Amino acid sequence: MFKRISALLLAGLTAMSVASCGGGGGTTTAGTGGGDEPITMGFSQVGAESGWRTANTKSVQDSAKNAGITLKFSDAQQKQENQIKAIRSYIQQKVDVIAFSPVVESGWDTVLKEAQNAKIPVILTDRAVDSKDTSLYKTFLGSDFVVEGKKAGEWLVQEYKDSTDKVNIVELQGTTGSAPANDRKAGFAEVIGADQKFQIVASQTGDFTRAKGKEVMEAFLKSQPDIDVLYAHNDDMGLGAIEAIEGAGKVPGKDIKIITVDAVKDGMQALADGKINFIVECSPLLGPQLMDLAKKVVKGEQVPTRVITVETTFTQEQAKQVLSTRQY
Ligand code: GYE
Repeated sequence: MFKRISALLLAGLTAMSVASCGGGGGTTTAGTGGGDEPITMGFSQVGAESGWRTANTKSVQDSAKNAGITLKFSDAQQKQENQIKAIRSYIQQKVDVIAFSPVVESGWDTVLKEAQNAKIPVILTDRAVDSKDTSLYKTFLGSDFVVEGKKAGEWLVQEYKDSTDKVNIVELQGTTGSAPANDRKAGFAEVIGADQKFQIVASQTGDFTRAKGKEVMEAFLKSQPDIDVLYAHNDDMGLGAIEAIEGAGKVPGKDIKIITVDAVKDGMQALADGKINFIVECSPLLGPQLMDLAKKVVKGEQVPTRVITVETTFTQEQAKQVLSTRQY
């Protein structure tokens, strides 16, 4: 991860922004009275898989409106091929800037090269790509998912600090191959790996959805006789799992301790109700920063190659305090 960040920083220092004027030869008003040229952004969203995603979509759409940016928006329904199609269509339409949240990390070089050849700057938002050539995008705005996984692990280590018994953990992973699934898994494993008593006895994808979270947890409950802890890579899968746990006659938050990531309202409600034990926050409100970066990038201004979202964590007591003011 550190390697990746330093590579990004290096790329930022060496790569001069290519001024983009993919606006299709529209009228040029730059320089008159300091008015900005109208900007069109093509945005390819992952899908509508979770409460986090819904809040993120709203943030992007509202912020575009507030910033006076024309937004072309498409929902890829969690399929990479749909995102590639959307990006190609934005290139054809000669938008000024493309932003997207890549569903998985790999397989983007070809289409990103096409955008680069068309001189359309690309901003990654929320999730990263694993392309070696970091000049293929201008910046990456989003959370540090490894840190999120570590925070989840640190809570668990603290929770069981006085016990020497084995702790059986089941893990519900996010979408296979996605940055948040890869990194949340890695950060968590690193922290709990320091103590042999923590054992991940089953780990499977629930695709970040409530339905899949429930289904996979039902299977875990059948195959694992003694589960102490569930670590779910997002609230929605955790909420689905709670239904499965209750359905099996167990008490979520007590018989099985639950850690999730996101802190969307439904998750925070379950935390305040004692059904979840700890949530690591991941903010979906990326819209305002995204629009600022887009304006700069379109003007050819230098931007930081990595913008990390500021986030916190919540215990049950903290959830009770902030629940009424939670925006999403
Ligand atoms: O945690 C999950 C969503 O990429 C950070 O995607 C995002 C994740 C988020 O489906 O709920």
